[in-house]
Amino acid sequence: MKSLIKLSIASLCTALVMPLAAQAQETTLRVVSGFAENLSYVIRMQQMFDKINKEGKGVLQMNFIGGPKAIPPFEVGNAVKTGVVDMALTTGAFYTNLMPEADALKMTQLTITEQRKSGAFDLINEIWAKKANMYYLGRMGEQQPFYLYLTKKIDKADLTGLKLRITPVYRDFFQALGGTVITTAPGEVYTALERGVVDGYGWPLTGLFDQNWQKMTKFRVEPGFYNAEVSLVVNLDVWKKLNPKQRELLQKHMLEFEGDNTAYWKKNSEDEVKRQEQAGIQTIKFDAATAKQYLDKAYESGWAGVIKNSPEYGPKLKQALSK
Ligand code: 173
Repeated sequence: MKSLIKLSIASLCTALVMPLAAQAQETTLRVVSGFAENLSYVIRMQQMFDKINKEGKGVLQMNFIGGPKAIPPFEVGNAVKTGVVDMALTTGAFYTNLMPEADALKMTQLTITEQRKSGAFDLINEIWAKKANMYYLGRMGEQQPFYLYLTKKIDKADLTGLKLRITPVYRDFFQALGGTVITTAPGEVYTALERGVVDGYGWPLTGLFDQNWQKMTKFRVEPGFYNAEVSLVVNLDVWKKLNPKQRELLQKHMLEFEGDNTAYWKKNSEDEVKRQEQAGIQTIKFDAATAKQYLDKAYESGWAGVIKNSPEYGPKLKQALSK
């Protein structure tokens, strides 16, 4: 009799626990990237996903669907916002159509690790949730500036008469220097150069060779400016539905990769500079005074643009991301 009662109590418990067990089932997140699959940002993300998938059996799995062929770069943000995909590796410049604030992350003077400590990370998440229904998970690409690459030589910081391929990253700055700008996704840069539609473009150090642009590039203008931002963003509803174990797993690996960012991007930058030099890309180096004016203009025009488009959050972001 006793054992019979025990047995039925046991089955009752199982029945009660069932919904919980169902909740704890493995979740798979569908992920796209705003950058081509062979770029360093995406390769690094996949290394992180490999680790998560190994450790997350029965808990959480990452399913990388693909890059720009799956969803065009400037549409990736909206796909995350609306839940067409669960997560994306992208950059703020690709979703300024959703929120102009996204482009401010390029101007941070704090590392992502410092942003997490200073409260900047919380501010970002407050804005991203409100404006784009996103959880800002963390930063994959940082500590590498953007550069102006040219097919024609310049001898001063004046872009008058030059047509330049941009994304929102470079718009205010290149225009402030007198340039004529044309917005394209990275996938259209090669053809634009080949056809002479543009005389140059903005881009960081990594990825020229992966997209074959070295063939069309003659000069890199020094110094670089800003801090190329590539981050993982998650649909906020999806993020809220993850259980604590799933969130912890994601965050643990994100933090681990962020911790390696400094070393990783330093080495990557050194390698890319050498490789560009070997490929015959010459540097145009401004003297110290011109370089200072060039950088001052980059930040002044960049922040002015963000603040103009977001009077509410622009000043707050400037304060939180500047030293
Ligand atoms: O396409 C771009 O030039 C761009 O906006 C960008 C942003 C971050 C990393 C690399 C490129």
